[in-house]
Amino acid sequence: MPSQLRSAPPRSSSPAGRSRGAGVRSALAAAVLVAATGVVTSATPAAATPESSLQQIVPAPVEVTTRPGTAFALTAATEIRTQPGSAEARRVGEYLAGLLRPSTGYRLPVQPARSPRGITLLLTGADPRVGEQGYQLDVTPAAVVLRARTADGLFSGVQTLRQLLPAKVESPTRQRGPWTVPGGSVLDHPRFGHRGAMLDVARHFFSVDEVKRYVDQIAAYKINRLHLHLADDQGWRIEIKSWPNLAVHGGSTEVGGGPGGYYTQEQYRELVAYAASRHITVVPEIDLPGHTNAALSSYPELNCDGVAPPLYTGTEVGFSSLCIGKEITYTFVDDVLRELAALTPGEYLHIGGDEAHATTEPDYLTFMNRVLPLVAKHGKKATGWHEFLKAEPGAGAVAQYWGTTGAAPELAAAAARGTTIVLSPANRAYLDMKYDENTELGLSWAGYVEVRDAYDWNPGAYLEGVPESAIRGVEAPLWTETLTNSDEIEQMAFPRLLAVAELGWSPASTHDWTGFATRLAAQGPRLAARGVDYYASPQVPWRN
Ligand code: IFG
Repeated sequence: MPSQLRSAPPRSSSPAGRSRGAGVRSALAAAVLVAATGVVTSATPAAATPESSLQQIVPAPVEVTTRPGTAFALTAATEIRTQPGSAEARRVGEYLAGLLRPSTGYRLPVQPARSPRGITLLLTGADPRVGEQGYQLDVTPAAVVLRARTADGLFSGVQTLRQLLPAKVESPTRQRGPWTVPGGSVLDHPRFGHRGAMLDVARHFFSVDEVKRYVDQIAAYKINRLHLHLADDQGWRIEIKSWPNLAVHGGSTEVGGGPGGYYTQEQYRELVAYAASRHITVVPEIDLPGHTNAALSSYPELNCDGVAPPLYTGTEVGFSSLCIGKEITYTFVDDVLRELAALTPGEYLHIGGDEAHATTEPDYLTFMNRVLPLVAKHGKKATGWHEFLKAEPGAGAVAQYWGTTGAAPELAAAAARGTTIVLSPANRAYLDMKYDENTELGLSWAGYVEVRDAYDWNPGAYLEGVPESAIRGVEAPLWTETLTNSDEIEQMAFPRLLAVAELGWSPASTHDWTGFATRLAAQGPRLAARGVDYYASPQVPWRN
């Protein structure tokens, strides 16, 4: 069932003939506008027929009202105006200008809003239904007015607005106009607060610029969490000043024996800040106590036998474990979590906990029961792969579920104890799963995941015995055993990430594969204009 799509009744000669709200509102707005600015909106050039539509937005909004026959024309004279006195609203305005200037060639000055003219971003007057993360967008011939209660909301509204301009607006080079936005209104807010993408930078290392590129791509679909898998058997990717060899030695290779690499703390701060400028919070993961060969290889003293194993460039899992019985292990973890917490504005640290096959069950519990309090000691909350529930991490913790069935009694028990859950079912949300038997990249241990598999499930009802209220949201992990560059990331992440993004944002009532596939098809030209090397799944009616 498509989103609550309401079209204003066909236009009639007299304003009174149109649906009372929209008609009167826009007539009044126009009148107010002329009075306030003396600018006769008829000066606005008659807008050409818009190329984009309010019916193509991904993720699907809560409520869309179209006003056929009306449109806003972006011109060289258009200004972007933002909430006076709000630096963060101004930053969203500058971000929007940065998106539109290259392709339109327009100056698009950003200045405080004195009247809702041009493109206006306001933090006042939004319908309360938008809540803390939503927005309200109103497009008339006179103005595009985006209202929200937070800069997060404005940023999300900008992602919708950019989809209402022609796809060529996404081009990095000057394109011919016209640049029209279809008239209408959107009222929107997210279903879940956690809408995540995970990037594994441990199996293969990705540069700061490659990660920034991914951040820009996921921000376009209202993803608001970037989980960085920073350490594993094959690589340690973050400088820890108290244990320098972790990055220098542990970060010196990767799957296949390449040069690997790591982020200095300065570079990592830059990544976190860049993500924050796209209203994305970074959730850093140091996987413990398994998946630790890179750390064990960096410091002999971390090993039970005092011997450092060689660096590992294969793709096996489950063979490594910190030495649970040694005190130095907890000094090490404490130091790492302390430095990571200092680099993390977000409230969560991810401590992994998956596939600890080389750690006995009692040792695993001993380890987790000593490490979980360290996360709290450094002012953060713990999140981990769902295996860590064995240690009953408590109400503030978040379990990331990566199973392949909704029957997971340990998750229901944890939810009953107040633990909340991020859903990453591997046979739905793992972007490193092959699309089908012909996909060269990726793995297939959880089965093939085509676009429809990634879309056709309901996070609110997925886990048996777990109410929607215990679900924080969804996250799409991209493991990189087989991926080495941005093109390969994009082939696996797009378009399936858009499916997971919609599951995280849109109301369950809008869930409809046929409708989504049609809307996804309209995203194709936009992704192409941005140079995203997406997989043209045969399940989607792509346009030329
Ligand atoms: N499982 C491992 C990952 C990665 C993945 C590849 C989790 C939580 C298989 N653990 O997923 O390290 O190897 O699909």
